[in-house]
Amino acid sequence: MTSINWYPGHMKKTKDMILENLKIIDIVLEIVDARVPLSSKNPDIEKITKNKHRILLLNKSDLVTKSEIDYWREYFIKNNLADEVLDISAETGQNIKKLYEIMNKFLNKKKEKMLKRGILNTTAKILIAGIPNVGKSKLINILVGKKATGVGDRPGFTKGKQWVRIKSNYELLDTPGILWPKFESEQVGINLAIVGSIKDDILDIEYITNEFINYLRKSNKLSVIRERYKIEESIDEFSNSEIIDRVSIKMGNIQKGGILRTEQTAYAILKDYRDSRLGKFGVEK
Ligand SMILES: Nc1nc2c(ncn2[C@@H]2O[C@H](COP(=O)(O)OP(=O)(O)OP(=O)(O)O)[C@@H](O)[C@H]2O)c(=O)[nH]1
Ligand SMILES: [Mg+2]
Repeated sequence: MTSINWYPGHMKKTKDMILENLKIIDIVLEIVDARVPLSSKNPDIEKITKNKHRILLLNKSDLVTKSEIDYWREYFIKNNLADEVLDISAETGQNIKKLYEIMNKFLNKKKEKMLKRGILNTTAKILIAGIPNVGKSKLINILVGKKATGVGDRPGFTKGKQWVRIKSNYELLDTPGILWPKFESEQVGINLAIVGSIKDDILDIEYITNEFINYLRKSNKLSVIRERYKIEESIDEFSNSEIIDRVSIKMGNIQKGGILRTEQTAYAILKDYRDSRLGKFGVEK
């Protein structure tokens, strides 16, 4: 699995673009997916964000619980992986006001410093960075206030480049920095696949769903399957494939001759999780 080239093409180009603009960037908004904040965090971001104000955004926070947010906020601050951590939703616009408050604190400090040097008009330059599909384009659209960049549900959607003025004192590089995920660990690939950040057509869906069910079992959450598919009996003692069989029957995923369409079911389970029909929770804690 780790040998698959998940995100080909434009990544080196954006990395060069980041390095080119890095000197003038003040604030880096690093976006991760709140459901998989570790797997969706780029391992090299530290190098990029050195001497920058690092704001880590737990995006898609509409898909997890508040206690998970609290856990991850503490984790990232404690490990000095960010100057600030904020949960947002680029889907609902949650906490965007708060994001500006955080940025204003930084900007005011910069303004003071520049004033001492006799410079009156100070702006802060912002880079949004993150691995594919974490919500970079959606956030840019919110900050710019119109459809500025393509938003796509396909990973690896964004191309293009320019600086955009957002509010009077901020400039945003409208090409986000697309970064690589941590390729070393297979679990990272599995987690990103579960949340839908790797193109499904290169995945073995039944394998990924199997791993998802393993996670549910390990974290005592198998009940979400029972509730969603209205399975009356306990499934704790079922094997994963027995669970998928049971759900297949409940969903009517049965071919002529009584053969179960388990691949279709596996996909439906993942889709239900991704669309939060199994409840709000991440898969990394
Ligand atoms: N539920 C939820 N979905 C979100 C949120 N932010 C983004 N999405 C969805 O996630 C998918 C990816 O969003 P994009 O903004 O295109 O992500 P990106 O980081 O620009 O992706 P690339 O361009 O592929 O690098 C889209 O289907 C969005 O609708 C969020 O806060 N909550
Ligand atoms: Mg994009």
